[in-house]
Amino acid sequence: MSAYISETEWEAFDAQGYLHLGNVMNDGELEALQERIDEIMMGTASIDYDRVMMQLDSDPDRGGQPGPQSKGHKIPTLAYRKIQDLEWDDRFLSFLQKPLFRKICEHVYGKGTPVDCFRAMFMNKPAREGTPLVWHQDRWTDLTMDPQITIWTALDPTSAENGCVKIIPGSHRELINPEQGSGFLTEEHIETVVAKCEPVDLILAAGDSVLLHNWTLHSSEINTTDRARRAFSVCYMHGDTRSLRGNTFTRVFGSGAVR
Ligand SMILES: O=C(O)CCC(=O)C(=O)O
Repeated sequence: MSAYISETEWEAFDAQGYLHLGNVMNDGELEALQERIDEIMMGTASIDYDRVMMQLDSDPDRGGQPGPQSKGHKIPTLAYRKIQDLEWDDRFLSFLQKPLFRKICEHVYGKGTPVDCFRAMFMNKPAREGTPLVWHQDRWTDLTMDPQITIWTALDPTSAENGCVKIIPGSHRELINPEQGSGFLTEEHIETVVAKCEPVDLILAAGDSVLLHNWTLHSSEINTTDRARRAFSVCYMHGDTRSLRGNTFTRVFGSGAVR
């Protein structure tokens, strides 16, 4: 994919709520991200673990349910479910500041607009494990403005068998459950809204990204294969967005951006 997205592709994104960006990194960069995330999970990376949220996919203290979403390393294992705050890692920060992603943010938020990272998140479906993620739209009612976009990047090839992300094209036009802080759908919504739609599997090669509108309905299942399905998902938001909970965010593009 070139560094620019064509007008026709932007029209497709506006209509469908997602756009395949294709391959966004060379093999060396991919291996470096795969290596770093495995080091982070094993507890051997030179990062400040106190700043990083790490959730086990299956917590022995919770009878095999996902663990708490809390800061700090838990145990050395490749079976983490979710790791957030990866903007504090130099390799992931440098990846999420790629010129292509800056161009995308300029198109969405306007040239010269500061852009913050709402979250820089590893989402993992460990081999023969993984936690189903029910249909939802990405929105958080404690924010003063809704973040518009997420760039989801496969660190391993994705398939229906390993729990690829599924989306419903065109579902970004309205909020299904506006009162619900997290954007998760109820069983009733799933029966009435999702059952009438045709979900699309996001089948990607390792190193491919997809641009998602944050309101595009998405979900994912467990991994039934012998290899992990690792992914890196970054939500970019307007830099003037404030959190009513007092959370602060890292500026990634525009004046004052970290490097
Ligand atoms: O990686 C997944 O399975 C889902 C990720 C997701 O919900 C997100 O990036 O917003």
